[in-house]
Amino acid sequence: MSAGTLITVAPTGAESSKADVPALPVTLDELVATAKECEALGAAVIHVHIRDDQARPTLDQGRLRETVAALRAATGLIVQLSSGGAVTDPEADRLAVLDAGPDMASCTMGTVNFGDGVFANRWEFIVDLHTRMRERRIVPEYEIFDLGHLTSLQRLLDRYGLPFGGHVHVDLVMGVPGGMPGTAQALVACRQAMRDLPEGTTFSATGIGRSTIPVLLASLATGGHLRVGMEDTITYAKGQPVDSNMQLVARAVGFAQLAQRPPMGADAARSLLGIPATGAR
Ligand code: KMH
Ligand code: ZN
Repeated sequence: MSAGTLITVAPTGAESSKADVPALPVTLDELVATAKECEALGAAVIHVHIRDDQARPTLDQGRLRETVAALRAATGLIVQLSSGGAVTDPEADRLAVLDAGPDMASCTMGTVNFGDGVFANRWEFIVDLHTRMRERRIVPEYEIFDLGHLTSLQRLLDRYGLPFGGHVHVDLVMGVPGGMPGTAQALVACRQAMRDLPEGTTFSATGIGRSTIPVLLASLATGGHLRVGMEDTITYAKGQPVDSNMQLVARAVGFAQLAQRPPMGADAARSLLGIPATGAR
């Protein structure tokens, strides 16, 4: 079991609107301020979706590059861009996210119903993401929305080899309407299935909505790491909207400390995930 806890903050996502969730960071200034505060609390990775001037999700290349540069200038966080975007984003734009040169990018391991939409991830598209990331020295985080996605990951690695850096890290995204449930039982089933992945594979987990706490506790109890943030959770407790991403990171840090697995800093996280040290890219 890992001695420390890798905490990823996913502050914005592509699903909630600023009108519905005024605390959502949508401008670059808001994102950078959030990133700095979450890093100070104990986050080591930031999973980034960006918005346009109207606060709508965008994969605009100029904005992505500006965002990566701004986060690197203001923080030591590992910058992970979402290649998932919004369910409406075309594959070409999602692949082009890699051109912005992040440390990491997400790589979702299969198609899943996503509320009323469909989050499409064809096999050939997944192979393209995986191989292009390796060519560009970007470390993937394999996003798992359902148990079978772990089997697809095993197939991907068997056929196309290990990612850049040689380390495999997965993120269990649990409780999406259409995906696996956000329960301890489902997390344990994933944990069992991960035994077929390369030795040393690590995982984090996040539970959408009200599954956030059961998933967080189950992940800590089984040696996993944590992802929290307003991409996944906009209600802190029944009837209480989340004030800020910092509130969610602070809660995760508290649980990690109680579990005697305190948050790891970005340098330890880089070494865990096989990401080159800052300045070595
Ligand atoms: N917004 C979801 C459709 C990712 O970032 O890679 C996809 C998502 C996964 O959030
Ligand atoms: Zn995302």
